[in-house]
Amino acid sequence: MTAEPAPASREAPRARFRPPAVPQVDVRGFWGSRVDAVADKTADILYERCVEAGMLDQLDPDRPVPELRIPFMSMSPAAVTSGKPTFTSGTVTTQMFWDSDLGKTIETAAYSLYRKKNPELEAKIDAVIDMFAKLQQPDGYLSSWYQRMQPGLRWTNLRDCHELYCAGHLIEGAVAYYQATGKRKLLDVMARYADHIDTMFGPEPEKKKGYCGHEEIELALVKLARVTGNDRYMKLAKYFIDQRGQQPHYFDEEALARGSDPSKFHFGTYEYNQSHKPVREQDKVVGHAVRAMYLYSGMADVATEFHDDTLRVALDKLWDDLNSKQLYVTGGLGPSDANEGFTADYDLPNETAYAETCAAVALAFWANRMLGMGPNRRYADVMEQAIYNGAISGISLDGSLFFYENPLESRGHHNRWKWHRCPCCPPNLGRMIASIGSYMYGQAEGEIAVHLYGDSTARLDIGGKEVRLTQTTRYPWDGAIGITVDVDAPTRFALSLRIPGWCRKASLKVNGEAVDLQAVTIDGYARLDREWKAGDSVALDLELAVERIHAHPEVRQDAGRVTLKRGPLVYCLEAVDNPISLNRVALPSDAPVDARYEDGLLGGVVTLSAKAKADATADWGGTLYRTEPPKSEEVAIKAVPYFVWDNREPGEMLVWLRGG
Ligand code: FUB
Ligand code: ZN
Repeated sequence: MTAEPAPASREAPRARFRPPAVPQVDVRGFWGSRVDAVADKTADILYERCVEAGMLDQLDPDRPVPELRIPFMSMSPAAVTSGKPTFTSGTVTTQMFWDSDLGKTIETAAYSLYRKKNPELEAKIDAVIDMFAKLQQPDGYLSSWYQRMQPGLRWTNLRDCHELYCAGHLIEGAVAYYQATGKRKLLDVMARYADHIDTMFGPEPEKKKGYCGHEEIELALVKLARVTGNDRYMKLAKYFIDQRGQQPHYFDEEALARGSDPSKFHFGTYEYNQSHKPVREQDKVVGHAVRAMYLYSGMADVATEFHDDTLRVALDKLWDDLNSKQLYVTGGLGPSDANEGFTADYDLPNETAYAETCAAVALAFWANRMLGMGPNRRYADVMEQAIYNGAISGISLDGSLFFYENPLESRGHHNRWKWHRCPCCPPNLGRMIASIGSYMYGQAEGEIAVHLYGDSTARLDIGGKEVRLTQTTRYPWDGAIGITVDVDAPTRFALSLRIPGWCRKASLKVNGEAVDLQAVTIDGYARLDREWKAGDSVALDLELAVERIHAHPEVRQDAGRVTLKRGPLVYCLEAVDNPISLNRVALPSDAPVDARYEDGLLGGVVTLSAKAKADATADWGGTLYRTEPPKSEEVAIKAVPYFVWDNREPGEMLVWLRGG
């Protein structure tokens, strides 16, 4: 895992790469099972749990306005005694952003409907959409919270209250549902809302100079602009990006207008929501992790769409900072629960890692959008790292139980839950998994990039001509990838194939003829620029060696420790396979590690086995301390991919093993 060089060592084409829409890619194999679990189970579960939480009671204008279900997090003393919420600045209940949970649930359902018909779920989602349509005000405004729970307060607290964030998630849901079903009711509703937002915010003197405390609207507006072709939304996305952190600071002015003291901001610093300075001056990843990743995703989209190199430069500095000092080996991020985010360089505690599922999902979003500016494995490798480890660890194999935090060590009491008071993660991961096909490829004028490998068929668009690519592979368990090209007539395009940075030995053949990888590789992608004919075949072989990974010496929690990785997958020990206290185990640096595919285990996984050493306890009697070091005994260990942990009996789990 060596650091990748800064991008474009050789001049790469300045094409804009867009991800394919979800229905353009049918996934099978590894991702097929994951998407099926979401389509068969998660999508329905998300809807049902939103209903149980009371979200439709808050949304449906035909029902009476409900009591508050989830108390404000920092209520005034009067509110505590009366049990009634009193609005004070900085007070938040997660109920304020229920519209976002519904938006992500709609999005997950939409992608699931591509996979499998589910008329019952579709009817339920249609009914939710009808509620949103009915609730929408004549001016286009739409928020179940501000229209029903706190009327009269709209646009008074962008810093804390997620108003534009909710709009963003509903926009994403609307785009996906339109693409999945062809039904445009929610899309039209959200376009009207976006039009309204555009009348409220912007550089014109009469408009507010605000932006959301929780980024999300930016990337959503880009999606809306792409699907509607309406440039107004693209410009609004750029405005929100450009305006963030400018002086006078909007959140100060807004707080004063509410009668609040801006210096009493609960999180103390605007680093929390990345508005501490204008985005082009930011070079350090700070604050709330999901917010940061969503901001950078929006910045990357805007950089791509506007060919804005000033944003690109800032993004690369932020990328370097995250990857060189603040990212867990699992692609998890944001170690602290206090700010759900970043702390200090190299502070990566394992057992207490917050590493919210949403943050790893959002890192995949960011990485994917960096690829809009051209294929470069420095981004795609990290996208893969986050997706295969710290993101999908957040859902059980059957798609029914979830993690909010993704620690790298557990004593056995961190277990998957059914639902959460703040249920942001399950639908975020649901939508990511169900749309995985769109992360696998990028398409541009005369260009196709394959970012991720997996058994699948893609129907891509090259200047109006369809190119069908079929990947045949058992990846990530096996590194042999066959790709067949199918075109109606010979078509010239460049096919760029990622050669992952973790791969020490790769070989490539086109129609059986070896390709000199060094000669064709740009920024970690083998670029095959030729006229392709139906039946052309590409064979890519990526060696999946087992690697020992060491952390930078400044990561004190990992000092003297090692973890195992094979291809994109990080491994861990679980008590169920290793009946010994896991911190007694040390893996000698020369111990051979065997990889074996176990069909019947956890849906079929490659496990890693080795002979390790363990500190013996038998001769310690009742002594707690002694001058003689512990004796060493041999112990057989078996590691499983991190993402499958806690799918069997609960018990200890450990990613970073003591080295030997
Ligand atoms: O604030 C909305 C979402 O809830 C955030 O993205 C998560 O971190 C959680 O706080
Ligand atoms: Zn979350």
